[in-house]
Amino acid sequence: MHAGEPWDALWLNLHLATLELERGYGEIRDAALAVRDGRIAWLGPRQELPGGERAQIVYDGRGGWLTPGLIDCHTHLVYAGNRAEEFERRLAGEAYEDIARSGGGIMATVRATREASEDELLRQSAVRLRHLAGEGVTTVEIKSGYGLTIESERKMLRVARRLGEVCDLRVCTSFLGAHALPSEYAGRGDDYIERLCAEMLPALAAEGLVDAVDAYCERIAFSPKQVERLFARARELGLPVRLHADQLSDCGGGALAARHAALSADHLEYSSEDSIRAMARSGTVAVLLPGAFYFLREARRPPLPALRAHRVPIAMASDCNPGTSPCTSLLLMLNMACTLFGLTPAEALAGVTRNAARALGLQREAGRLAAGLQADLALWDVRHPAELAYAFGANPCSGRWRAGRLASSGR
Ligand code: DI6
Ligand code: FE
Repeated sequence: MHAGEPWDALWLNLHLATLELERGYGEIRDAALAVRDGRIAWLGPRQELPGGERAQIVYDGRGGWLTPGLIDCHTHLVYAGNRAEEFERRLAGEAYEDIARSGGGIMATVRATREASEDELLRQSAVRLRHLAGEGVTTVEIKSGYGLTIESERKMLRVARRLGEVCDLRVCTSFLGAHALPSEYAGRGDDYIERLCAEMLPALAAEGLVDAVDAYCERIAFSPKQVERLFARARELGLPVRLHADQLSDCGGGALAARHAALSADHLEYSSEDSIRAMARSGTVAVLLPGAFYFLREARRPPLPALRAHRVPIAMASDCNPGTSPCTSLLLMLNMACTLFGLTPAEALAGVTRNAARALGLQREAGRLAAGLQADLALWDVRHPAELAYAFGANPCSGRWRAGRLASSGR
């Protein structure tokens, strides 16, 4: 370590995929990237590096590619237990919605999550997050919604915050109290929403546990009217919103999200073109979740041609949850977004970097390689970034940095 060096850290002998432009990877070959005070201070062709190749730490990229750290912008990864038994029932012919209506589904995980202690919940969830982080993820969004009482929702959100420290990454939380109607409120959905608005949301927000508000708008969950009420309250509290929209049926969820200037509308298999148009106008990001589509053996694909035609930014995420996407690989989602939905590998990579940052309101902090942004980085042992979407079951991540520091829970 030499004080007075021009940079805190310097990456050499690599190529950059900056994801700076709306299209393509933003390739800079034989590049250098320099960091000072946790932020990207300079990047460009190695020959143009100002001040010589001196820094407190110099990393040798070994001819690989450096990208922004990956961002998983939609997960439910804090939960207890699992639903392997429900998977068997579905394979034997039972429908996801029927299992949910008969008290299984989300409510089965709610029972297990309420019972687990905070430390036990942390332990089970950290296993999943370490796996994501090992694939170059430096930011993860984590939702509550398997507690549905103030105490158990608080427990989930506290675990989410603690996970950020345990796994050395940035955690954005979403309050998803409107995930399912707890049995204590059977037949009284409006009363439950009122309770969320009057007590749970303001209290948890005041404790600094809530970065955004999410809801599950679906025939088996909450109606558009109930979601409108919750979103109006979120706005009063100055919290951004996002929505589980049009996954199993067209509830007009995309348009509803757009009316509230939502950061993102997620799933969208059944969204109409009107909804997509509205999302384009409001700048709402479309978050596609190929893991849930695959695991539920959905036949209806999200409307990619309309999303492209109206230039809606497209992100994708793991949706890591025990019922519809028990998945801890964001790289697998890149592959599935291409094979199942028809994205290009470049669109897929933008979907877990640049556009995923936007879905979390972080576009000025993360998701691209540009001077001034936080130095959240992933290094890959590949010949070209398209390989990140091409291979599945592989993990070519050879390093992960959070705000310029080597992250500890990487491989
Ligand atoms: N996200 C959700 O919240 C639901 N589906 C989805 O993709 C249900 C998750 C669950 O069954 O636990
Ligand atoms: Fe989800």
